[in-house]
Amino acid sequence: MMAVIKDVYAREVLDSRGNPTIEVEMTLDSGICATASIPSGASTGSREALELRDNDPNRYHGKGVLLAILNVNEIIRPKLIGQELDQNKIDRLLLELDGTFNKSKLGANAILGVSLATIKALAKENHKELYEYLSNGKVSMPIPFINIINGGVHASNNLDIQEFMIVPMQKTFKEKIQAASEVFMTLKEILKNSNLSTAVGDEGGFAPNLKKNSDALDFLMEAINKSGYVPGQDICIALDIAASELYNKETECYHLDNRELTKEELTNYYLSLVRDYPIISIEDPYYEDDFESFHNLTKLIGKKVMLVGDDYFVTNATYLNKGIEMESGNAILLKANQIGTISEMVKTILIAKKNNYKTIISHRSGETLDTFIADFAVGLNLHFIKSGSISRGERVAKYNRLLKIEEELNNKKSF
Ligand code: 2PG
Ligand code: MG
Repeated sequence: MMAVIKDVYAREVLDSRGNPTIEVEMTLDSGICATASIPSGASTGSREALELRDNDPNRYHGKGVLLAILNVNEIIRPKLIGQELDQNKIDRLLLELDGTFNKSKLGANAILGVSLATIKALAKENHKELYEYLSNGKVSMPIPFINIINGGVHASNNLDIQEFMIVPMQKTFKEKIQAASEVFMTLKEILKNSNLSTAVGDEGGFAPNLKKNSDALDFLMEAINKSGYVPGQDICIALDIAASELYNKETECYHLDNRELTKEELTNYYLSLVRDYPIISIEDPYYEDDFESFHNLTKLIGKKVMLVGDDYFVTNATYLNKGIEMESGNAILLKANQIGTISEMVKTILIAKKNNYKTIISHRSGETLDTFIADFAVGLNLHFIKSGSISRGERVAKYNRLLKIEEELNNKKSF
């Protein structure tokens, strides 16, 4: 017999930046209770589903989420009480209740809160860990992209590129995390000795002021070497340019290293970076509407470098299909709150896999302690996970969850 929803309740809590966000609790008639809390981005793509904010200047600088909460408690709740616990059915009901193409009526934050609480309740009802419940029998550990130097809109330093990530290539997840932590601590020493700031940005990476963006890469190389690892072999590098944030629509140029670069100059910049550093992945290399430059770069270096669409695809099957058709990029970033329901995200993942696009599940720059992305990475056999640095509790929570899952899988020997 299917479980039945007894109650749904939303409250306002804080995210890692101190802004309000939504937390949803779902209770079943069996007594089971599942909680989901929703992250929030800063460098958001314009095609993302709408995150509903109150825009009331008298509360939280307009960032309150009381309207989204009201939508859960007053509009969604009465329709859900007494419903059977079925993910597709509930997601469909949420989409019908909203009725807009970008979830602007109820808010993607309200909708995802309920959708995510549903999948968690389902796992609990079936006496399974979330990753087990999501899995079709096969599970795998993802490779982490660990963002140890922050720039762009995630920090107040002068780096234009948003994320400088290390990608540990050790065999087990446990060894990968150890290597990343060692490099992170070595980097801290190096920055300190160079009289540079070791304060961290929104995603827990250091945020020093540097002369140019490639200096950050030199610091990564030095930290990897000094920690006793071989760059390109033990530890690789990944970047998120978040180029939509650097683009000037009037001049059609990108602001980088105090210069204005045309897309051709930017392309040449990438070619020199991948020649000089062990870079295996570049995310959002041009602004979100420029599928053509994205295509050209894919033709040039797509055989050896992952080219990831975040603002381009916004976890949405429609835009991923456009990318596939235009051969733009070869990998997709997955963020549940860009699309709003779990069913839609899973659909996008299936399309990506079918078309050999690499999959990277991602946190947002404003996070909570919810670790669902870790379980999704394992249960849905996603290739990579991006959860920020090796510092700040909300970032490390996901890595710690993965350490626990790896241990469980080893004990079960099913892995
Ligand atoms: C990104 C994300 C996460 P934000 O651009 O990939 O790192 O940032 O959540 O601010 O969109
Ligand atoms: Mg991004």
